[in-house]
Amino acid sequence: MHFDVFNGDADGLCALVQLRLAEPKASTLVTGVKRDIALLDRVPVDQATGVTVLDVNFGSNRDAVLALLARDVPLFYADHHNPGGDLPVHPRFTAMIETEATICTSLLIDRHLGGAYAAWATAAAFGDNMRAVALARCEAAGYSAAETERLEMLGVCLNYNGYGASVADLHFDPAVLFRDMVGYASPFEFMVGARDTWQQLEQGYQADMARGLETAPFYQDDHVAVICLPDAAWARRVNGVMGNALANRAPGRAHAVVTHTASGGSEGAGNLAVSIRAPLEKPEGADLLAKQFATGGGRKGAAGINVLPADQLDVFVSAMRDAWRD
Ligand SMILES: [Mn+2]
Repeated sequence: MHFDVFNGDADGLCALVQLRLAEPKASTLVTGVKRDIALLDRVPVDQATGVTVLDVNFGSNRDAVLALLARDVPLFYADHHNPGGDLPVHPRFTAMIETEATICTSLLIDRHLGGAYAAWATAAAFGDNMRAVALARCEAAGYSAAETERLEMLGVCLNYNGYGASVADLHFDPAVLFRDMVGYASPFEFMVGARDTWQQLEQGYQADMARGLETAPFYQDDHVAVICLPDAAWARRVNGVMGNALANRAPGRAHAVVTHTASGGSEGAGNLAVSIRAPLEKPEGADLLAKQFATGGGRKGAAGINVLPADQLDVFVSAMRDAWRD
């Protein structure tokens, strides 16, 4: 049995759609929410006759790769995250791993297939937040403004669908979505032919986003805003994409979106996860703020704290005020 292993976001989905349009193959799908990246562990080594892995970090799957190669299982691996070390050299191992900021997995597959299903790759580039690259591809393809806008909305919504604590939070299990998508040679045909699916996804995105953006800030001044979302499925879905929308509305302000994580035991107020965005106009400092907390980390423009005890929220807010006081 062949196994298709892919990240449950826009990039992972559109990468596999292109591959299976080019080379249809009965396979077992292995996927999950966007943050589930150690997916290769779920492939039973003794049953796999071949494995395709798309858009999940190699470092998180290294041991599983080696176990499969030790049994001579052919493995095709495409990804754009830092592999964190050398790749194995093995006659059965084919890897396409590139980490430039202008490439995503679907674009690697697009190149691999000679642009056979280019519009799917462009939708993925929008979804993976590579807007400039995606817009340039739309222009080169001669899409109208309306077509470009629809492709962007599709990419954004497919990306949004990947966010949640578990697949139960999502509008669509990515495996179900894949089976719908792969029936169409282009995303434009998908949005018409699978109209019910597409409308449900787009309306879900709009509704969650509206709820998120109308949530009153927990704290706000001229420099920073902290939004606390409730412990609900809609909040876990929109959490991943809300930071961008907030930043676009107030580009001079730093933002933090605070959500509840899986309950931290029976006592206490539980744990929070914090997503931090530096001001768009001066995208730095997010990493320094996050690193003040034990489980914090990230990049200058965007960082996060994985686990913040709820009783430390006030400490966080005051650290954030200090970080962007002027
Ligand atoms: Mn990706």
